[in-house]
Amino acid sequence: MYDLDTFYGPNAGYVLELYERYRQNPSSVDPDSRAVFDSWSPASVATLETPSSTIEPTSPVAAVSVSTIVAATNLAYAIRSRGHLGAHLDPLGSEPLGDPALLTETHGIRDEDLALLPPEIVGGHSAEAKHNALEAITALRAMYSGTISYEFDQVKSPDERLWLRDAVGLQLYRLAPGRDIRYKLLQRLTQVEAFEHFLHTTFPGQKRFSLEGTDVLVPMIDEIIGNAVKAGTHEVIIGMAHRGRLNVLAHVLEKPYTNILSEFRHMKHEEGVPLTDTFGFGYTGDVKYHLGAEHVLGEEEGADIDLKITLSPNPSHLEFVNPVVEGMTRASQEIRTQAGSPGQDVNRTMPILIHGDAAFPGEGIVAETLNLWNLQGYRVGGTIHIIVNNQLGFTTEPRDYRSTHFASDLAKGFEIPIIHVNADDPEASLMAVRMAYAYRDRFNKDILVDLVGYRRWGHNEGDEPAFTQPQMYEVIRTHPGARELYAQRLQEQGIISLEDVDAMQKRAIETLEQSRREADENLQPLEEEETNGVNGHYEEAELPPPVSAGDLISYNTELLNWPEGFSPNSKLARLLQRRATTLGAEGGIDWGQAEALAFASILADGTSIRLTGQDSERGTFSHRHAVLHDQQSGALYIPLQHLSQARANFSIFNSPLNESASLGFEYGYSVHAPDVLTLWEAQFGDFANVAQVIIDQFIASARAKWKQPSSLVLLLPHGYEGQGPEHSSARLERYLELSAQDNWRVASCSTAAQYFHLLRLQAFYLHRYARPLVVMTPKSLLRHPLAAANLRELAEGTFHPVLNDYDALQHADTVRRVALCTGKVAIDLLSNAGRAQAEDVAVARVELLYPFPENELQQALAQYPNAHEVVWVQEEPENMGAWGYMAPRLAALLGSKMKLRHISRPARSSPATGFSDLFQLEQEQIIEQTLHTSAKIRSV
Ligand SMILES: Cc1ncc(C[n+]2csc(CCOP(=O)(O)OP(=O)(O)O)c2C)c(N)n1
Repeated sequence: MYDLDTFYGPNAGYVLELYERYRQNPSSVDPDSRAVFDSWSPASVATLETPSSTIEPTSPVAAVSVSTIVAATNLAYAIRSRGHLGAHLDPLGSEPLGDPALLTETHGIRDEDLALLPPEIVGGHSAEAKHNALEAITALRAMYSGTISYEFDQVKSPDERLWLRDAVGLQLYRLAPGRDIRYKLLQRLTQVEAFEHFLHTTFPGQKRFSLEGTDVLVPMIDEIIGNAVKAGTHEVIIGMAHRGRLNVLAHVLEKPYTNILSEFRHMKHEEGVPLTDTFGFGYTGDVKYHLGAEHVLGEEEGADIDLKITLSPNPSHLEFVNPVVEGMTRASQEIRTQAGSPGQDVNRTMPILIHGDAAFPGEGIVAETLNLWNLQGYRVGGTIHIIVNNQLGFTTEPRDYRSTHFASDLAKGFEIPIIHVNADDPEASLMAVRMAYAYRDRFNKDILVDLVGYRRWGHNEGDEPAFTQPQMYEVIRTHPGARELYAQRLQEQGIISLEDVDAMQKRAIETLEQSRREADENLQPLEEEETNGVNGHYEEAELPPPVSAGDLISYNTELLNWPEGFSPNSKLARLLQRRATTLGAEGGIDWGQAEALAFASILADGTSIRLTGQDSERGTFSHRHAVLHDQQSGALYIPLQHLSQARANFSIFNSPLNESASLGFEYGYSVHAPDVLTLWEAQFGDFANVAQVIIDQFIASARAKWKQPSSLVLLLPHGYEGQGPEHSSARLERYLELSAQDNWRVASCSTAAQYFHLLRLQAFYLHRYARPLVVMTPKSLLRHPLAAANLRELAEGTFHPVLNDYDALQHADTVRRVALCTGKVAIDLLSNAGRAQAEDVAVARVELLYPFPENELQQALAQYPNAHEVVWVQEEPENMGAWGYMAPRLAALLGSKMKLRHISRPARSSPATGFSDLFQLEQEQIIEQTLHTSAKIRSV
């Protein structure tokens, strides 16, 4: 609730109130207010202190009833809190929604009554130099219901609300008077418009997703970046969709016009995409309005500025870049120079997210990303959001695409302040982002600007918008552009002459013409330069050096050595202390312990680690316990942050209950922090399909589309254990179907030692062979004796793409059938009681599925001279799992030498049965059919 007495009370002017605070303690008001008061003359305060001197002599306060004063105060309050409902935000002139509380008569008074009251009744900046409350209310309406308006009621913190009211009340972020700033603004609008006009006439009908109608977006971004430069910000990271992207690339990222024009002229790749390329560079490109760019400000000029602007590439899938940008920002802000946990400087990097008005309320990923703003593992100190609100989504109107009045309403649920502004008022638009910047700077929170404009053309330039919005486009057809309107305004104010305006336009077009000539003369094939870490082949890569047994023993001891007085749950302490007994010859190192030792060794090698996922601190299956909780104080202890040999830092966070934004965030983090081993864990592998867009559009294909390398690791619990249709399958088939051009690696480990070495390999490859890694991780195998490791396997071994059957190799001559499989079913086969009798069957495990380990498989099969058939065995139904991927590859590998068959559950639409007895029966059949060569099996 507002403190009306102090803030809008009739006996004290708002400014005086603030000034009083300032007089008693200058640091009690924000720096901008302080700057204003520093330069205030006592005389201006004196007039407020003696209200009678500002009131017309004919309107003494004494003659006015208290109820009139209360009504005037209520009216002022209504305008301040609901003025946005009456604001003139639409450049096309539609009527605002309105609200009865905004009308004077609703409060039982008339303008004449207001004219009898002093302006201090209204208070704030609007009362300044006014003769009565009527003038102040008129000024207040212009302030809150003009071409800019505000929604702050959703902000819970009184400090923030006060700051926001001060910012508006004192008009702290209004453009300073003067010609230069306005001249520059017009010049920018001229460049923005000329660019669109030039493309429109030069490449008619070609898609460019014109910005016209919300042209002021470019100077708004300029303004934010200008502030960031002054504040010494290191990086600004922008995420945006198609609308206006080319304009932003040209003017904010300073991508040369010639390059953009070349891309329009030469649509095809000059050298052609190598269709036979399977292990080559793997770059197939993307359309020009999805491409990202980087620009270092002042680089060419040698200026003393060190600010990098990054525009993240993004797919068509609207808004999915949002969490990616947040993850990039977090990576950019972190200070990872020492062991322990990383530091973070939120002033180092600022994210800007630009949204569409239909996409913002429509795509759930928006809400998912907004929810991250205050979570410790995801916080970035605030994002500036701008909705480029052209009042249409393709052909669809707001009444069909959102249920709320404003496009921005979703943000209110996240306590984000909202500034609405009419895009035809460029000065108000700049004021909006100045205020947004200052708020983020002060409170390190998100803020949103709803930039209300229109769309001059169809959704793209090949569309006819009059088919679906005939009346709207009748208005737009004759509506002058933002440049023209602003030029008129500046001419009326005597700031610029018509000749200057024309000259400005001419110059902008000439520059474009010149660039076109250069583009035509300089027909360069599209570049295919190498990006560090993008290339490299699995086969070429070396292996990481082994970790000595001594080091592993010392990591293990330290990880179990908690600080004096720290007492985790006693049952858990006992469980964990079991890890002290597993480094002897008898082994018993389970999955969780192997992972902890792998992490410790990676940190000791100097590579930082970040692991997130739902309940990942403990581990869904209670197997990790990377974060310990003191039973008395609740204090946390993260042993991997206290390892004396660590040369890098470790962070682990429970993620929100979410997949898309959480995974997108980690993807962005991994791209921007290529030196960190970044892991995302699904609660069960099934749930990763909630984030399918992030997997398809980013993780699997970003390298091919944008040359964007990532070494993100996906840990996906997978395995058939009778838990029903969900909690069984991580949909391995989906990852294998997306595997091509050496885009990533897909593994399914069956032992803790393999997992240990795979993690170390991924960390080692960060700079040598940057590829995402998808791992099917176990559930029941987490503690299975056959999956456990011993110290020697960790210290001396390495990751094996194929694990041969060491028992069967002892009698290789008797083997007639080689059963190939991956993951848990291998352990089911190897631990089956009938296995000892099945002397004619070898069980070999394919632990790396992609890239297909052709050589290793060939070598493994060659060990069995009398084998005449290979059977692919899987728990999944025939149409799922690895069979569809394996079948053609194994067939090619075997040729006519051996028969190829498969054993699986029959093809199904649901991955697993919900009946445990049926599950059991099926599982037994799979084992039986595999181990008994006489059993009837289904064949290909
Ligand atoms: C996830 C997703 N669904 C559908 C589309 C197809 N699509 C492209 S643009 C567009 C309309 C977007 O409207 P808005 O968010 O208002 O942005 P505008 O194009 O008006 O700037 C649609 C539906 C898409 N690109 N992404």
